[in-house]
Formats: sequence, C-alpha cells, structure tokens
Amino acid sequence: LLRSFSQICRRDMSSLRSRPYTVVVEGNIGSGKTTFMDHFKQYEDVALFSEPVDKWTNVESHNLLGIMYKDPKKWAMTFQSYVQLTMVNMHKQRCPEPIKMMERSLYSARFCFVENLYENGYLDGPEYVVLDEWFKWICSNLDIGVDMIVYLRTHPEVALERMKLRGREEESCVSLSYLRQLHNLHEKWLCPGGVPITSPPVYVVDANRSFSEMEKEMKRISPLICNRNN
Ligand code: TTP
Ligand code: MG
Repeated sequence: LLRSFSQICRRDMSSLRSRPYTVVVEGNIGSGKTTFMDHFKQYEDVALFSEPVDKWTNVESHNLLGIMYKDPKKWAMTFQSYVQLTMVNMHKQRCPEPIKMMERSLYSARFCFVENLYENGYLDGPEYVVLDEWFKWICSNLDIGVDMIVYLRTHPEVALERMKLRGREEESCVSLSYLRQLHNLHEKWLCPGGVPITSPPVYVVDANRSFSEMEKEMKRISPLICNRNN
C-alpha cells in the first residue's frame, strides 16, 4: 500500500495538470503544522488549506473528534470516515493561486491514523476494510496527487508538550505512547529505513527546535516552495 503512494503521485504529475502545485505539511499531533503554515500567509501565490478540525468537532453539532477519543471502539469508524471525506474535499478544492499548501492529507489519515486505530483494536477488520476500499477507490478515480511533502519531525515527547500547552479539550486523554505509535507510522511512511522518500520529495524539518529557530528554517524553505515556476 505504501509503495502505491508514490505511483499515485507520479501518475498525477505526468497527467495533464489540472491542479495547483500541491505541498502537504505532515507531522505528529502537536508538531507545529498550523504554525508552520501561518508563515506562508505572507506569500500571495500560496493558498493555505488548514486542517478541518473545526468541522470534525462540529458536524451538525456533533463533536466527532470528542466522541472518538471518549469511546474509540464505538466511534473510530464514524470519525475516520468523516475525516476521509473532509480530506478528499480539501484535495479537490481549487484555488486561483499556483501553489496550494495543505495541513495533512488523505494519506496521513490512512497510513498513520487508520492504521494505528486498527493496530490498537479500535477499528475491527470489516471497518478497516471498508475505509481502505474507499481509500483505494478515491486514489484510483480522483486526481489527489501531491508534489511535495514537508515533514515536521519531532520527538513524541516534544509533540506531547506542545499538545498539552495548546490544551485542545478533546485531546486531554492522548498519551505519550499514542504519540509514539503515530510517530513510528509517520517515520515508516515518510522515512523508511531512516531515509526520506523521493516520490513525492519529502523535505524533513527538525521541528523539535524553538519557535524562533523554526522561523529561520521556514525562511530557508520558503524559496523552495514559492520561487518555482509552474
Ligand atoms: P493533527 O492532524 O495532527 O493536527 P494538529 O492541529 O493537532 O497538528 P499541529 O499541532 O501540528 O498543527 O491532529 C488533529 C486531531 O485529529 C488530533 O487529535 C488527531 C486527530 N486525528 C485523528 O484522530 N485521525 C486522523 O485521521 C487525523 C488526520 C487526525
Ligand atoms: Mg494544526
């Protein structure tokens, strides 16, 4: 499944491009994806698509994120099914800007979160299979390719600290071991064998550093994203 990921992206790159140059920002919960993206507000040729957490906490007044953490065995399927929908929606949204930057993707939802919930027994076999069938159908039938991934790599301990500081109410039960599991799945997907995948290219950022040090890193990476001809 992970191998097919680069094929999906390659196929879309070679087809007649009907989407903007798409950069996806990935990393553990609390790794700083939103903060990283905020830096790009100043570039007028970059359209920012932040993660739809607001939608996940209020679907016709249901807090799906909240109930998923309270009773994952009962609600993980419902939650991940909705995440998948909102992610496809985000992949498919067009923008007048030549560059599109997204917080997360359909891929991390599938390769990291769905995988982890299944491994923990919160998703049963039939639920996992249905989510996966949807995922594969979407990948084969919709143009949801990605041109570049920025991976904000953190120690799970650092992610936990930031998550606690932020204090999103729904996440009060998220433990260090849960973040470790998610970290390992991000690594397995984006840096198998410790080496970043090349298709699509993954730019690995050491995101354990302080905010001011991260600002310097963002300035360094900006030209790679913004000064490119589409
Ligand atoms: P993240 O997608 O990691 O977003 P964030 O805003 O926490 O990250 P950052 O601090 O780097 O900006 O997680 C949002 C919440 O949604 C978090 O509690 C994990 C959860 N989640 C799932 O449970 N399943 C999923 O498929 C996704 C994408 C998120
Ligand atoms: Mg965020």
